[in-house]
Amino acid sequence: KGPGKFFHRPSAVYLYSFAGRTHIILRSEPNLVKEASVVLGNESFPVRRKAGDELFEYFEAVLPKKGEIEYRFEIRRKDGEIETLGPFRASPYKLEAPRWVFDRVFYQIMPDRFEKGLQNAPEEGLRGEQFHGGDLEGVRRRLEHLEELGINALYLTPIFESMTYHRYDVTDYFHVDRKLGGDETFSRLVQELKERGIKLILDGVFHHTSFFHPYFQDVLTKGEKSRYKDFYRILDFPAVPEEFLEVLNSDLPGVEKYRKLKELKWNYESFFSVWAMPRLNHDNPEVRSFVRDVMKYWLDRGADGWRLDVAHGVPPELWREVRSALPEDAYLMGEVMDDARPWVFDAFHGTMNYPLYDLILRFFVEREITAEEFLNGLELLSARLGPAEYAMYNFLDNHDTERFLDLVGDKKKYLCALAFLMTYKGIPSIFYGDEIGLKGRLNGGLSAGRAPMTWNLGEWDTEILDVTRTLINLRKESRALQLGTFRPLKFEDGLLVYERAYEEEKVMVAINYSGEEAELELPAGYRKVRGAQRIVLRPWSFAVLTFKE
Ligand code: ARE
Repeated sequence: KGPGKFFHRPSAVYLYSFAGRTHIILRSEPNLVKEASVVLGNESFPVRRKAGDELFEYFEAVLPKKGEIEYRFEIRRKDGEIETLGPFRASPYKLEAPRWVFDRVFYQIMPDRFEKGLQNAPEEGLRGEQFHGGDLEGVRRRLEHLEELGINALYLTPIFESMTYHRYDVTDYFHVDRKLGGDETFSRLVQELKERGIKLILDGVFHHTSFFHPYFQDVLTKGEKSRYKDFYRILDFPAVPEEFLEVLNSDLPGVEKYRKLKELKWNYESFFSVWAMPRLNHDNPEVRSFVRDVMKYWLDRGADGWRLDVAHGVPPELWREVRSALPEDAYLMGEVMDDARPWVFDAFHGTMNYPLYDLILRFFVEREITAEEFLNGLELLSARLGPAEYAMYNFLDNHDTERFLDLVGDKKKYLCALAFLMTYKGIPSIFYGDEIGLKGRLNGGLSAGRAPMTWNLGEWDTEILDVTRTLINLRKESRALQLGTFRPLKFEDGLLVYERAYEEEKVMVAINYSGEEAELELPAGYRKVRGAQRIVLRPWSFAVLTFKE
């Protein structure tokens, strides 16, 4: 007995408005609440149990209102006691994200691996890795493919001057790599993207530069006298021993040279233990203005936003400072691999949704959690992110992961997961080649999924292509899928059934992720439209039903 342990505070993830409605979250100790409601004057709104972990349970009410409200909770405990919490009077928190992001489906391209427009010959890059010779002219020539697929946003991995095919070690932030076609090709691409209504985000590598960036080279030659010595985190001078430079400048073949260098010691912070990527010193105000200037420069030249590499390795204050200096309609998306909370409210609009990816892997690939656990995981994430989950960058795979199709090993299963991605909250994305069933290799480390795109149509899986296109178009046409609430209807065994709703539009998604047929009673609204009481889902299949109220 005694007062229950409840928590609510009228801010951020506990009270927010999104798409014209207000979400109110109540947190409690586990197993305490039988039922609860939110009371505003003489109106009462039911509260739904959302999720729970070892420490807490979360409850949520959704009100068809926005603007300042005064409300209290009425809670009936499991032991019969009634408690009230409040009253609170406050204006709901509002997410500040560019409006254009919500109706987007992204397509991610690693330019070296997509299409050769300039006929660069394949060559060996730094450290013996292969350039395949793709470029931005190639991307430009294939825009029709993207348009036919229906995507309306593009994320390009780094495109600036660099000595590696992946270009995550930048040597000049103000020029597009000549091998990719240089600045002119970039401008042409931007113009054609704009004509087609496709937004563009670039990959900003500001955690580190290349070892060969002129600033770092200056530190190497001038040591403590270098004007750039505080641009990096040099632990001791000289930054590299003599021997290191000798090996580096020797005629040894690439692979051997880099194996030798790896064994030598160097005196600066870097990305993991990669000597070729010295870490910038983000405490230096000059570095912060440099980051801001580069970001602004390319936004001025037609980019619509940035994906920020190793964002979790850069202090959030830097991103906050930068964000306040950039136009509000630039989408900022950080590569943050774990908990996004310290980042999503004022540093970025969204992050790469790795926590969601983990859940997806555990349910769709590993089969290690049940549908109920999957749902609980989704709702816990939702309780943590609040409105920010709608601006997260969601994916089944990307340039750092294995391809999802390789992981599930079956196209029907892949398409079920894709159906989930395209109908869930957050911005969905496709990694180049996924739409045609491009395969990579398992356990291939970071490059597992980076096989070059094939333009030999005979190698395309047209069923995957058709379904992908259908799902993308469904997503783009539905405000409910982009902005709507999420209501679970049935999460049991392999069955995931939920409704997304926005104003009068309702979308029911049913995914049968099992080898057995599944029969499903339809909720009233959907029966009328279908003229049926129930539907039967084949093994490993899904259905998306809609109606207007
Ligand atoms: C290359 C080779 C690797 C080799 C490595 C070291 O491909 O096989 O092991 O060199 O010699 C870029 C390139 C990579 C390249 C790397 C280093 O794309 O091909 O690797 O540079 O030169 C961590 C970081 C996360 C990072 C991933 C890769 O936290 O920020 O590792 N992701 C970004 C980009 C990458 C990019 C870089 C960073 C560097 O998306 O493409 O790599 O600019 C767990 C840990 C995570 C860890 C993750 C690794 O989840 O918790 O912290 O992420 O594993 O997958």
